[in-house]
Amino acid sequence: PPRRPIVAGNWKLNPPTRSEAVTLLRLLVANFVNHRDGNEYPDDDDASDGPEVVIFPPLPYLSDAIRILEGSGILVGAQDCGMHDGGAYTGEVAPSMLLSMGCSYVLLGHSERRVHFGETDASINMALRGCLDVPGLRVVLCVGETLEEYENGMLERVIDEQLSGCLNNVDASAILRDGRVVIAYEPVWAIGTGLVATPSQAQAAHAAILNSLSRVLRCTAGEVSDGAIRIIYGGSVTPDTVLGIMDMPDVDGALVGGASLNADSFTRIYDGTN
Ligand code: G2H
Repeated sequence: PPRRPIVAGNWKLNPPTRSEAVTLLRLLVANFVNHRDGNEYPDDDDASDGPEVVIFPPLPYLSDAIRILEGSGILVGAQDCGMHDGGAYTGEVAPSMLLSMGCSYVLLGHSERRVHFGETDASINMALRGCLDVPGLRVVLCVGETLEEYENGMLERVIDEQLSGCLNNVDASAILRDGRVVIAYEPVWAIGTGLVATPSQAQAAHAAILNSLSRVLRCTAGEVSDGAIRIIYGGSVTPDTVLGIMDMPDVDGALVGGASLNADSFTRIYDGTN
């Protein structure tokens, strides 16, 4: 069966207040419900309902997001989580806690986490395995190269290193079958910069990811592309750029930052992934 497209909104550390977050959530519900013109709310896993939609708000807004988006068909995820499932780890968030409050997804390995907060492939791997130990929780795992790496022709190598580190000791057959891990390709040079990878640059990187996945998961490229793992593009996606990117054969959706803070832009991006 074709992989269900996914459009995800990463709010990062925005908006500054709870009331602004609630307003944005209500606008999204209004858009998505109007949009579907009174159709039934989509079923979680039914590809015929169009793209899966996920919002990643900051942690303090998660419970508002879960409450307000309930029944809208829009899923909620956390922007990061810890690797432990409980115990004496002050300040941490456990994957099972996120599931128990109603989160469907966890975003892991975003380049901002790697650059500003010291996350490494090894620490991301621990968190990812922690998430996969919690049935029902899914992961969007980010990979991507810096401008310098891109210009030095290191894209394949960097992606391969990140994927092999982050997916170390992960049950390959399970993620190939159940699609619980979505890979987000986010070239660091295109994040929040307004520079967006061209459709063919995105396609080349996504093809490299498929190749690398087959090596890391020890299966054929065909098994990966016939499998359930989705690869989405992130980096300055807008309503105008999403169409070209979604036209590419190996692009299964978009991870949207800045443009997800505006309900109308995000809705138009959703339309572009449909
Ligand atoms: C990349 C993306 C979302 P933006 O970080 O994760 O953000 O669309 O603002 O570049």
